[in-house]
Amino acid sequence: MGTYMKKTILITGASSGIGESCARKLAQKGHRLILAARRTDRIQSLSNELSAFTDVFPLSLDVRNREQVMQSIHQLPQLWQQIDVLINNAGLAVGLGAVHEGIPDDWDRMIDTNIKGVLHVLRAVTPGMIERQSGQIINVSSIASKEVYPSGNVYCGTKHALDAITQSIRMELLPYHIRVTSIHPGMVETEFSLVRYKGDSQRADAVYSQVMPLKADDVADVIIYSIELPSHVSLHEAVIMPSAQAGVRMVRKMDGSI
Ligand code: NDP
Ligand code: 8X3
Repeated sequence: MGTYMKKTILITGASSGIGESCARKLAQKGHRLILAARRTDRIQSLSNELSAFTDVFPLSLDVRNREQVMQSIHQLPQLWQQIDVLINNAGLAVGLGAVHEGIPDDWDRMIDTNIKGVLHVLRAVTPGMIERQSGQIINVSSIASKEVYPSGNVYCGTKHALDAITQSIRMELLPYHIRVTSIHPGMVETEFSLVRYKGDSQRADAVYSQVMPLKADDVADVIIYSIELPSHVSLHEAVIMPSAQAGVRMVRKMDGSI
């Protein structure tokens, strides 16, 4: 690939997993990074580390908090206001259970983060892109936006909703030369399961034992591929699965069993 412009890239959920991997890889390429998440200590230490390669702005942010999102993005220092690429990656699953036994607070966390959180950040960032008539939005969705599974009801619902929002904004932003990309990973070994099982590391580890899941780096590579495409090319969506996974609940184990 030839030379390309260094971009200013806002990554939500940069404190672990896919977001952190994107941050590390994009920093190596010299892009300017705004790293956002709730765990300020992690964001700060990652920013310190990556400052050896590029300019980094740490942003303590809870995407569920609409006012905080609006304020902190609108009040970015002048040099950081021109966001070229937004990676809407912050997201989570909380709990796993049938709706008739479900915990409404868990539903709220997923809906508020995975749907409303993405909308808040989009609302804050896209007007600047529209003004400049350029930009790229990358929404990290999931294979759970395309398939469902028992007990995955609300998480799958949030990712289906995100898919609808992504398709819709692609049309809304077409006149303004803004590319909209949707990334749908299958199983990725990150802190995702630890969060889903509310800190129960035994249950979380069991998800990834006896299988070969994706690494966060695998997903980050595809995200970066979409950013580096020439401006007349848009990767609308990518489904990226482990080779050992054919569907959301169809995984080949290391012993060959499915
Ligand atoms: P991780 O748990 O490792 O990372 C999730 C990130 O989201 C963390 O940085 C976390 O930071 C951030 N986050 C969560 N809630 C908020 C919030 N309210 N405000 C700001 N940041 C928040 O998981 P992954 O890297 O796997 O997840 C990234 C995305 O990938 C998610 O959208 C997830 O749904 C999606 N995905 C994951 C798959 C997997 O198997 N791992 C498969 C398909 C999709 P902090 O806690 O510091 O705020
Ligand atoms: C995460 C993948 O299968 O746990 O989006 O829903 S799954």
